Amino acid sequence: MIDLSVRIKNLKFETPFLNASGVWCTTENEIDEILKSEAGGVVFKTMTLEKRVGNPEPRLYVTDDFSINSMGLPNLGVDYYCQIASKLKKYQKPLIASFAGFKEKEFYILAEKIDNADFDGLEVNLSCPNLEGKGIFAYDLDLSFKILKNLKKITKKVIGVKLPPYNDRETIKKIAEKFLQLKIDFVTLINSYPLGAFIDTKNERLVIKPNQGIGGLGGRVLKPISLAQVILFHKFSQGKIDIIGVGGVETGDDVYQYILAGAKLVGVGTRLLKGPKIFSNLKKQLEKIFREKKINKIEDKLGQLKDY
Ligand code: RRO
Repeated sequence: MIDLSVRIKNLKFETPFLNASGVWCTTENEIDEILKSEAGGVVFKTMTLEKRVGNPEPRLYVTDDFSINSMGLPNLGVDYYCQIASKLKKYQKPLIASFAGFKEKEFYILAEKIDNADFDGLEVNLSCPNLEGKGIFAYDLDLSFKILKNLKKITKKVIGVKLPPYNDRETIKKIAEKFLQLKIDFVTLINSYPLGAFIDTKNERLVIKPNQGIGGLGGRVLKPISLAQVILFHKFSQGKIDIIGVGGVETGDDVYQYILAGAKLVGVGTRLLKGPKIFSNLKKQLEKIFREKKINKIEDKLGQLKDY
């Protein structure tokens, strides 16, 4: 019997598939559709203290190979999401709140609200690439560690962190060691690559408008980058911190690559723009791989890459 269920602490996911925060998860209707699909749970759109319309359009460009976005955190505000969480509990699937502050203090106010609502877990978004005029929190390690240390005092719920890509092993090692100390439950690797651009030569313009036409790069091209982050984080955390792998997940084979790299779950971003039907396809394809390879459960293959 193939069992695709996985756990992060006390949270049980019947399948290892989630949406990547940002895609198909801004309105109650979208979240409801994810929960009705074969996804094992849902991560809400990154919420902020106030509702936001986000950046001006065009702000999203999608091809088969990649996506570039500068959405600018459009969301309906933390109070809205706290309110709908109690309605969505009925699906009995983990509800994860993604949230981001513009200033340090806002992270704490948001976490208190989320902690008091019917969410099962928190994903601290320290890696939004599209805050005009602001840097990415996760590239300031001291500030990030301080925020996380304080958040651990605010909530006892399952807590994870969404990170951007890093370009050196030392940084990933430092983060993994600190997260072990801080007792972070999971990491989501990775957010979109922060600086992506594409030019339409017909009209000689960048394909998106905000932030000088430069935005977060996602989709198929991100997978090799993301896999390397997963492999290194898994190694440096000694497999003790659960990983949600995000970047270019389109097929069961992609999911299996992430499992071998050390990710217990995967988040689907760019491909989910076509709709939640992808989750049933991923399930069928992963089950086929498991059947052929005679694998019963994900944990048996987690981080089990062979040596040469
Ligand atoms: O809304 C966005 O512009 C956005 C966010 Br918050 C994020 O975390 N990652 C991304 O690619 N876009």
